[in-house]
Amino acid sequence: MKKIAAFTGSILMVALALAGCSKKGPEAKGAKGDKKVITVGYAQVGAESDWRLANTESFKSTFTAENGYKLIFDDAQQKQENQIKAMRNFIQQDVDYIVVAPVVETGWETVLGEAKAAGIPVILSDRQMKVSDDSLYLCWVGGNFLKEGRDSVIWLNDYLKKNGRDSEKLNVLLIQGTIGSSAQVGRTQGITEGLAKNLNYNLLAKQTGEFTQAKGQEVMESFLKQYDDIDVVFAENDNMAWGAVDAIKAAGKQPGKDIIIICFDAVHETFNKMMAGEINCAVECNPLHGPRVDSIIKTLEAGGTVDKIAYVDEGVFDEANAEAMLPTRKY
Ligand code: GZL
Repeated sequence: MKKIAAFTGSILMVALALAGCSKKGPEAKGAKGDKKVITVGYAQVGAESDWRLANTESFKSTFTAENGYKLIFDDAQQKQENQIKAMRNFIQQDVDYIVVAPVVETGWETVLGEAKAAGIPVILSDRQMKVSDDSLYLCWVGGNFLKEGRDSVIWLNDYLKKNGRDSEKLNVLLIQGTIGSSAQVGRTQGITEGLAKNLNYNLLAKQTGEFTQAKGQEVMESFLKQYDDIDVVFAENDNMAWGAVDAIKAAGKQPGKDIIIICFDAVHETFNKMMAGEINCAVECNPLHGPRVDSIIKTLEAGGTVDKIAYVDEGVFDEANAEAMLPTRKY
């Protein structure tokens, strides 16, 4: 009789083990009574721009204990090696989810493989990764950078037509973001393809300002030394445009009037600069990804499925609508 009981017992144990093989079952780490605390490791790019600060705040104000989370946050100071180190640390801590805003598109396959082997889903937020096997990450949510670039040139074409300048030959400069980041890759492609369609545009040069205000000012200062006749500057984020505005003013020219300035992100301070006539156009890139990633995780925890790619809605703002839109802005 004993033998049969023991045999039955072992079948039961095997069955239980198989049924509870997912790390995410109720008995998994962090379970407190019936409310499981979800541990999320977030590998953030850095703190290089106002957009990034708003993006970080969106995560920190969403992934709270009250909302059922333990957030482990890491600021990589714009270095990929730091992000990879943070992801390895999260794997060591056996978090439930890894969220990463990849500073550049390539170089992630090994650490993604390690996360997959550990059974930890990776969610990409903001920027994208280029991988040979997209099952290495669960999903991505962010802005459509190619569309943002294209929309910026469409705005310029309309602006010039409205101001009777659409037959002028114009010299254009481009201050790029961090080279190899999907925000830079997409925006640069959208801008340069759009400019190439119109022979009136002469793209004199493009150079990275690393998405920071200081570097953006430096690049604009060097552009002003090299080129006497600059008509349009595209800056691939607000902070570099602010730096360009300061450089143009220091050179005795009027930003927004002598030189048309178009930027990306559209954070609060840029609306002030559009109302002051110093910046002409800001293409929105919404940083409020915290609630979106929260909803993705809660859907997954409830056994649901999520889209692989989820673009956020984004608009185009300019000096004509800045004042009216400012009160509606959340960042
Ligand atoms: C865009 C984001 C970019 C912002 C910059 O989603 O990756 O990085 O445009 C930020 O301000 O530095």
